Amino acid sequence: MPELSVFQFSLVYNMLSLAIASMLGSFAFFVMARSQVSKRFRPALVMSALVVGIAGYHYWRIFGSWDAAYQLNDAGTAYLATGKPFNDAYRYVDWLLTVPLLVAELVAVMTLPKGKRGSMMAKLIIASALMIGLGYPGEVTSDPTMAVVWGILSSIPFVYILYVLWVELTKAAEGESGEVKVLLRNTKLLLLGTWGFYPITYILGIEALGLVGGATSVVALQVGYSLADIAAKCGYGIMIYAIARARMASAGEELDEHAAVPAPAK
Ligand SMILES: *C/C=C(C)/C=C/C=C(C)/C=C/C1=C(C)CCCC1(C)C
Repeated sequence: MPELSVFQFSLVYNMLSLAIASMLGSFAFFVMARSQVSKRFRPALVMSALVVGIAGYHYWRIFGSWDAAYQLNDAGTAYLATGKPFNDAYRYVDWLLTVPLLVAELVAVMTLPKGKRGSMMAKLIIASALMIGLGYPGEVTSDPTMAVVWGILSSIPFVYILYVLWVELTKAAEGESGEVKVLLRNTKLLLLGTWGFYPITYILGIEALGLVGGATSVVALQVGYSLADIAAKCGYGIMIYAIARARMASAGEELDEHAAVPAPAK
């Protein structure tokens, strides 16, 4: 771990803290928002809550690991490595659990025919596991050539997932009008914008490529992934909620609770 300036250390420290707060806040929101959607959309909200819950826990652990890996020097001018390794595996374990859930969430609000939904989810979940499984050895290797090779291999399932979701979201939007159509289009853009951030951050993190310096590389990696995670998990979950609400409005659907309330006695 390279020596960091006080600013660099604190930037990562505060970003990780922001990520924890975002995940916890979103968790509370998704749990409460469950009662604001009809039954068919509840699984999507439960998945959103699971994603930010799992990520919140992992960010807590990453935060602790970051704090333990560095110590302020006696002069108070820089942060030096304590020798305790910073554990980056938390991030990849987190993605291994949350990316399939994020994909499933989106498929759940696309309202596909049942048979198609299952097979598409299965393919996308396998591709997600491959993308993350192939990315991890590249993230931890100190050999820049291997980092590039693993990065390229991981990008194959990455492109496949984005392609399938893009095509399916475009199809799903065709039969829609008004707000649902706009939301589906915005979800496509959010997906591309946030997921596209990960490989860029990965490249910045390969120190030997020399795109940014050693310390900057470490900082860019943590800040980049944290920002991308906040957008791809919290922001995306809110989009899913908005799509569910707009679909209910366009179908004239009531909340089930309302239907269950007995008519007032005359
Ligand atoms: C909540 C976490 C999410 C949405 C994580 C998404 C992660 C990716 C899209 C990662 C992609 C990668 C590549 C395409 C190549 C380099 C290695 C990865 C794993 C960073």
